[in-house]
Amino acid sequence: MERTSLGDVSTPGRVAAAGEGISEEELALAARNHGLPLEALRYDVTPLGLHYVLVHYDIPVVDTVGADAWRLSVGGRVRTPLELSLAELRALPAVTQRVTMECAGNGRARLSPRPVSQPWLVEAVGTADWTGVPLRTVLAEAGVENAADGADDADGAVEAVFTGADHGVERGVEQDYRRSLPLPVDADVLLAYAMNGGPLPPQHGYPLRLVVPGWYGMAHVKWLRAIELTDTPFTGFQQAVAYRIRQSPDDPGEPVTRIAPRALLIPPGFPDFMSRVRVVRPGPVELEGRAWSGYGPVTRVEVSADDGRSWTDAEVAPRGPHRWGWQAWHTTWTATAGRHTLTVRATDADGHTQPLEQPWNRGGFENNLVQRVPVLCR
Ligand SMILES: Nc1nc2c(c(=O)[nH]1)N[C@H]1C(S)=C(S)[C@@H](COP(=O)(O)O)O[C@H]1N2
Ligand SMILES: [Mo]
Repeated sequence: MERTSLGDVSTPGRVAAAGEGISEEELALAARNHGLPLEALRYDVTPLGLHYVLVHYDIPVVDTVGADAWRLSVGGRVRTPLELSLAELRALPAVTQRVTMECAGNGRARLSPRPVSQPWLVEAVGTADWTGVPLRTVLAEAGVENAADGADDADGAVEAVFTGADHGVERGVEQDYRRSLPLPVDADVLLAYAMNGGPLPPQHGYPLRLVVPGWYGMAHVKWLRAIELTDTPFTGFQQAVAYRIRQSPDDPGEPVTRIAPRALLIPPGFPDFMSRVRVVRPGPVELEGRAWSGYGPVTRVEVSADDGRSWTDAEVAPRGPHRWGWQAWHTTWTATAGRHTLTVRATDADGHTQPLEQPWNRGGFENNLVQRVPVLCR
């Protein structure tokens, strides 16, 4: 097996050779970073432990009690720098939001040629009820005036930079995991300390994480320890090098932001152990699933049983009170003996839809190819 060197920032991410299988390094990532078992699409809110997990480096152990306990620092271009304990954050008015989160690399493993990285198929998604303090509340306490209204403020802050407690090296660049958001921040952005009603589990960012509804996972910084307001846009690795849509290594690329629409089918019938092919009986089969988009509500889900030659509209549940949670959909398919491929496709209110053939990019981001599910009816 070829060993990857630590490289340097000018070394682009590797693209697998034609026909090259998943490497031991990719297997190691895939075993650490697990996906949502697709049958768990049945739950409105993904139970703890079934939500997908993606961790670039190690899961840090963060201590929140005692003299040297964790604090959230808010500094840089602020009037009043803050050091907040978990108890102080919990004392602020809290909100709970249901948010569907998806990794920007979801679907990467099906690209050809394959960008060598976490090899997701379609399962890097989950929905949780996140409780915490609106980011705007904390920025207002720190005296960041344009946090909400975009007005020019005396301190000239244009971005908030979020730093996690985890540390590692990526293409030669040693770093804390760090991402930014431009000001003014959305009212929905949360500093979350609870997931599904309990403290954040270690793998999901204990004690505090950012939740950026509608954005791909990389923006939701876990193990958050610092927020720095800056007067220039952030150009760190996870912003300017990683998470860009580019065709060639020297292309500056476009940043990855909002989640492109996707529909997934709850696997019908029962599976074959190795191939995961679904086995169903002849006759009516209830097809159900979830669909989401970071651009607005999903307005249409279509299902095809003949490889996209004809489509049937599914019933899509309205988005309801949960603006950023996935929507349920269902339809009935009459199965006949033999092999079939079910294809599902979502379209959102903004007109974004899922492609029948996946456009390619070097990092393997924003892949929302229609899902194709092989089914054997017998
Ligand atoms: N500090 C930190 N935050 C992070 C990451 C990380 O490695 N370190 N991974 C990001 C990525 S790429 C994703 S997809 C989401 C995954 O969140 P989850 O594991 O809670 O599902 O966290 C994001 N936040
Ligand atoms: Mo991700």
